[in-house]
Amino acid sequence: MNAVLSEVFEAPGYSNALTIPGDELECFRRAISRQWLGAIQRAYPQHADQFEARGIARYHELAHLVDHSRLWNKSNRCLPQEDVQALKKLNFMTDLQQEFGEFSLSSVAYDNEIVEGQEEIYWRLVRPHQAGDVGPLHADKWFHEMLGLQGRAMGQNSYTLKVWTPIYCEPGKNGLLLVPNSHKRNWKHSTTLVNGVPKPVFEDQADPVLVPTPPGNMLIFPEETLHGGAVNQGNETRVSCEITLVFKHNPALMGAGQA
Ligand SMILES: O=C(O)CCC(=O)C(=O)O
Ligand SMILES: [Fe+2]
Repeated sequence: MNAVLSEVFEAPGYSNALTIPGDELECFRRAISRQWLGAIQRAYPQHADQFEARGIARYHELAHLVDHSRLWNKSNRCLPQEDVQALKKLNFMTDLQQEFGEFSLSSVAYDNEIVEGQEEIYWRLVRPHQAGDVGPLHADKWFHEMLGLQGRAMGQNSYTLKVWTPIYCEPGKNGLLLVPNSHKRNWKHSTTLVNGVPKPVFEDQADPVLVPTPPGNMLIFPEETLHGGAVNQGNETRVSCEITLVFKHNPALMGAGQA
């Protein structure tokens, strides 16, 4: 097993060994900023120029002008398919394939709907000092199970890895919390209904660490690894992006990758 695979599947259950190169990170920044500004222009045309001048990393300075949670529902944060297709052609995708073998991307999934034929790359905003902008610890597998995504947004026996990528991030001050070696244990959790949609509730004790990730530094982890957003202690809005790699079978069992 190569070094990245062994970090991801053996210990500590995640890897930040791979980084999106600067010019490719710029492609992400352009696509995300374009969609961000487009949503503001549609809902608040009178404020759009101000937001454009500040830029997405300083979004929080103007966020009081908008209804934040309503504006940023997931449909406004899933990149348009033409951007997804352009991003898929970049070298970071080839790097991922070399490490893990062949995969596809998950379909766009909303709480109550899966959009077949559309591939999902979505982003999120975490404003400084806003505890409500981050969710509790979870394993992505819990979401997949509760929403019944297996066999729908992803194949029946499929296995997934998450690629969490910081787009604007201040290492050590904001980013993703992960629980080392959490992927081989069962953690107590329950289900609650939020607007009729099942969501997992973490009911256990764990010691998460904030992995310092400069922009572009991908955090790759399996669907069993416990993780959650860190409350942003920085000065900028944290912008990050999520891609779910779907494998026909668990790559760790397949001797995957050529690296
Ligand atoms: O970015 C966050 O705060 C949470 C991300 C997450 O849960 C994920 O990437 O699966
Ligand atoms: Fe997650």
